[in-house]
Amino acid sequence: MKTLKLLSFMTMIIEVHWSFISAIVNANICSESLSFHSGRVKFIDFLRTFRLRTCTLSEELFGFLDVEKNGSITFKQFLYGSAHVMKRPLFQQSCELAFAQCDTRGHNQISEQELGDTIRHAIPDFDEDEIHELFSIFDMDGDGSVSKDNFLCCLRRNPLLISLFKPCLVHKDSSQVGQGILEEIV
Ligand SMILES: [Ca+2]
Repeated sequence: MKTLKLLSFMTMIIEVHWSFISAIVNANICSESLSFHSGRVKFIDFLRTFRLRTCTLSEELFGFLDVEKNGSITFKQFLYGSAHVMKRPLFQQSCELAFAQCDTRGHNQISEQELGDTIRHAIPDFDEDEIHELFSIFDMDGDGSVSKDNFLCCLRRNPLLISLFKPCLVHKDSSQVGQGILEEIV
């Protein structure tokens, strides 16, 4: 009996570790665009990678990763931060809710205008060029609109970007699905 309990416990531990490793591997995909040549990435490079600008949200996001608060992050911190966000129980629901909030016309596709309107809740002075740059990250097949597949795939590769949708999730979701995950991020 004791052996069975021990086996069951060990299986659980292995499963937890395996799911965490899987999350890291998935989050790893976007790390190729972050330059970790020097072993650390500064805030300015982080902004460039995610097509963001200096604002409260991006500072909070970087601060979340920069655990020693020394103005730069390591590859490991980036991966663990991304994996941590993606492993949150409500991550998938938050992504789907964010898509629904962006898809204001109900076409099951998001236009650049719709993405821009939503993102400006988080970063009000984001200009057209910046919206275009960000849109190109989400439009993974480059056909000029963001399908639900594009959107969810992009957020699985770049889990930290879910924080861009925090305002629309918090304001419009009375079930607090979005807030539950996002308040841990930023
Ligand atoms: Ca597309």
